Amino acid sequence: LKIEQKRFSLRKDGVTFCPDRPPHLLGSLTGFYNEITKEELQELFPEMESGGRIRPPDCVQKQRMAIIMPYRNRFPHLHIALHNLIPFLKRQQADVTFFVIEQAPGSTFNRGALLNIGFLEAEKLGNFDCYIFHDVDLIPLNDKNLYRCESDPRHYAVAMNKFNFKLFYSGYFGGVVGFSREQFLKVNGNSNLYIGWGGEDDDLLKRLYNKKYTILRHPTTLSRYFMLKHTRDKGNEANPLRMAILNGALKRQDIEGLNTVKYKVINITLDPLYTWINVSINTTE
Ligand code: UDH
Ligand code: NGS
Repeated sequence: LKIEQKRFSLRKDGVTFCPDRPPHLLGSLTGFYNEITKEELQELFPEMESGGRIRPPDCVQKQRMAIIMPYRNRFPHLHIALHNLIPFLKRQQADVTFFVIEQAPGSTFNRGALLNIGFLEAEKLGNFDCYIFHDVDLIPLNDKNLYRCESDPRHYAVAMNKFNFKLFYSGYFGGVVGFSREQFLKVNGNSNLYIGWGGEDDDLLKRLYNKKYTILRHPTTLSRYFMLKHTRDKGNEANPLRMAILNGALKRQDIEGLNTVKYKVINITLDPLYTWINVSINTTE
């Protein structure tokens, strides 16, 4: 509703809103894959504002967007992804802030909890309409895959190179997904119970269907991604309990998730490229 209202209002100061279809999209992209330093990125994109915000110079974007990246020990990937995402989002005329949510060492990786934490911390720092939850190793290959929030949550990363550019399975909801603020609150975010690899994205899909949403997906010609190669991460071993947890997903939806995530913020840094939030999650609690 908030998004709809904004779409039709005009600013009194004469500033124009950006058009619904950005005029300078390129379509298919080859991507940038070489390692790049933080300093090189800052030189390439001096217009980035403190905390990693970028917005169009000549129009006002109706939706303010946060990109939430779950993170631990993938420094080169993060910067390669940003090298792709910043120009991609500039062409899409996005008003976007990047958030890197880093899980401190010592506990098993918990992607679902990190995404919840990213949402809650971003809510404290800005008035965001739209949340994109984005793995650090995914490079979008078509800028017509527009990062915006709509009537239902969207699955962006439909066609990845590692799955031969096809949807892996009909219920796959991983990699890059987008929710309006209201949608994410309504589904109570992610479950925090998936400690280690697997299942949290399937649980999120169950949650959204249970709240009568559907998922939006662009055709595989647009929703293409390249996944950067990496070996299995230490501290993110496959969770042997994931199927059992998934079986009980729906009965827990309203009592476990965004409203119960436990964490401590260790540090928040407003860098020119991103808001970096270092958190500890006690997965034995
Ligand atoms: N992530 C990190 N550090 C880690 C683990 C995960 O930053 O140590 C983040 C990162 O954003 C990554 C995302 O969490 O893109 C998802 O990580 P993942 O390991 O669940 O998924 P990914 O697709 O790799 O990157 C899967 C490789 C092994 C699974 C093989 C089972 N068939
Ligand atoms: C499924 C996992 C998902 C995962 C997907 C793709 O089997 O969490 O594979 O994984 N579901 C369960 O384990 C229940 S990938 O090959 O990208 O690592 O996202």
